[in-house]
Amino acid sequence: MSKNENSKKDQLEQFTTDDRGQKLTTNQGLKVSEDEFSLKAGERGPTLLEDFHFREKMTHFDHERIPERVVHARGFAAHGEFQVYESMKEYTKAGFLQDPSKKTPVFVRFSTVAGSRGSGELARDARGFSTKFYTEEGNYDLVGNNIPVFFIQDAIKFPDLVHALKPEPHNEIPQAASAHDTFWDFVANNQEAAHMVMWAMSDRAIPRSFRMMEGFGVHTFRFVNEAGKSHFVKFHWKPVLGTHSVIWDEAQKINGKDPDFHRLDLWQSIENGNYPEYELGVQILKEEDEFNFDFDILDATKLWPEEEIPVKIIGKMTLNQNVENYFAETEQVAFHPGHVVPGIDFSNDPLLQGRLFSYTDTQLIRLGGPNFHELPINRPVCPFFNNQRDGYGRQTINRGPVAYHKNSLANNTPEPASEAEGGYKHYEERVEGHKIRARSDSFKDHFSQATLFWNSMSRPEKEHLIEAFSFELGKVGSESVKQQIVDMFANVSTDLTKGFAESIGLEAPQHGGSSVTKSSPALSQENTVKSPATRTVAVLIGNGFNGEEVNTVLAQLKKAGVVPEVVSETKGKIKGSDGSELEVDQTFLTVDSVLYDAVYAVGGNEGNKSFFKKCALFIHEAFSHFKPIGASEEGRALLNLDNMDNSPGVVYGGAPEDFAKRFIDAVAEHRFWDREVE
Ligand code: HDD
Repeated sequence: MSKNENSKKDQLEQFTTDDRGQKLTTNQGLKVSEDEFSLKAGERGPTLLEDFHFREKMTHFDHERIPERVVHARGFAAHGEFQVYESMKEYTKAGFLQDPSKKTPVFVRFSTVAGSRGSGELARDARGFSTKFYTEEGNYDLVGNNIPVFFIQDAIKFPDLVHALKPEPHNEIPQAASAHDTFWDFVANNQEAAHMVMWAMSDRAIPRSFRMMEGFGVHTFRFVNEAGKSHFVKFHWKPVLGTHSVIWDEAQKINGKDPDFHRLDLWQSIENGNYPEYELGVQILKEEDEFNFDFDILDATKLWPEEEIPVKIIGKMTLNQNVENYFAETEQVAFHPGHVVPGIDFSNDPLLQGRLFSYTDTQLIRLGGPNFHELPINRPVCPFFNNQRDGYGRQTINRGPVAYHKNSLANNTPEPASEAEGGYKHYEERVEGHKIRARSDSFKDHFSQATLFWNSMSRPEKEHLIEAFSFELGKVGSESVKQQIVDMFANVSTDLTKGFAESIGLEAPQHGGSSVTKSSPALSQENTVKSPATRTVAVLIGNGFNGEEVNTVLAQLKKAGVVPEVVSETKGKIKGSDGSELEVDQTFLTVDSVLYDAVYAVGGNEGNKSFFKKCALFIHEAFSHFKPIGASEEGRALLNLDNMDNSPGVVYGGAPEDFAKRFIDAVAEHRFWDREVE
């Protein structure tokens, strides 16, 4: 049996090295006797060219950086495994979707889109959600986003979109933000973006955690079964913890307080054994139903409403191991929507078709040549044989003189496999047409689903959308662009445009509006799973706290999977009135209210005004971000500000067990939007 019961981890181990405890050597294996002083002509003399150790060390350092990804540069990844719940044989012959007892190794990379590698993670942006399944039939990559639709319909516009979204070229401002003229100018002049812009302005674009966001394959793909029958399919990842977001004010502050907030959250959850889980869902459509919808299923700016085409949950992915080395794994992993396995095929979506070109192309410059598939993280777990040879950094030593097909010297091997032997056969879809540069009329409705999205939002979600448009357009300088956007989004909803037009100094349009009344409850985060598991609670506490009460509450919180962190004025231990002690995890200097899901105000440090003030500020901020707040008997004094104690989601009183139960329920609720916040 393999050491890790995971063939990918076994494979990676062969390439893993541990330098600890070893003698320092050059890359040629020569032991080095001195690593602090270069070789000089005399103690105060110049360094000698002969110093091979200096030259090697410096040259390697000088070449350490590779180009960041042209989009999705900032990302974070983890290993895990995937298991299907039941055989999907009826729809697909994909080997990894057949046997529920089989675990397929996966590597998943989450990312923001617009920012550079060092940018803050709480940008308003789509999040990439890429999964590499290391199957026995080769690597299958599902390269998706946390938004089910895209800005454009045809890949030829991708460079334009990205040029408009990225920092403006003359001054490279702003970083990791769509709130600037060129992005909104692009939107106004490429109105197919309307639907995705609605998502990008919604709470979806500021997730609470990578562990709490959905993933979507976006395009329509095909499942093909053993008999060669094809169904159209859309892929979904559903986080077991539900889909949750922060609010914009927090997002901006988190970017300052902890720009690594999302990666740290993922890293720590995995280190603590709170393994992120996502269920894989598929929407399956018969070929004959292709034209039965009021949208074109090949149009990537459209989703399939879950109420019309239900999401069938077919398996679960668990992320259970952090990387050993960020560069070797996360930075060098190369995804490609064209990495498919038998049983999964493409549709004619013109956005997907263009992606099939771009991903290999970009790796050639990013990873420096055509052998990136040999990098440990990119290697399939099954063997691979072909007649490709040479190139920068080639590692494989292909034996023998034959590197061509067909041949007689090697018995015509490596030879193509028949379908029965696992050879990939493209689905034989019948196509015909004139060569034209045009777009089908069925792609021309840009607003109905944008309105569907708007209609599906809860009151707070609508308010957040209005605030996001107000913020973003508030940062736009061009009056003309702003006016074009107001006019454009009046086609989606005049309630929306009325909501933000005034704040950007424009008149709400009198015309417009939409006749779409349909909504899709699945689109609202109000209807998501609510769980206290892994939620973080700041326990604000000082010496002299009521030990019995606090220890009971903390034990209950931990039992429910909540992660409390003790926050006090100084590190070290604090003592309760009953002599019990608590280790302080963080101080008011090292953390901030915005970094937690909830606050448990305990108090203590009687008479210490500075402590009281810091607690009050911390709590007030959590309150204004609609977060659950619990208070001990003593901590109640901290709630007097702003009449907080009469507000929803503020919990206190009762026996400690009873209080803990109510507080845990509040933590699960995530936010209390019905709060009056001044
Ligand atoms: Fe893309 C990276 C997702 C459209 C061209 N894309 C990239 C990544 C994700 C997506 C998650 C990061 C992969 C990683 O973690 O390494 N992209 C999408 C989705 C799209 C989409 C969901 C629409 C449905 N992309 C798209 C188009 C093109 C590209 C239309 C070009 C024709 N994408 C790229 C790229 C990147 C990339 C330039 C940059 C780094 C990379 O590929 O490996 O090739």
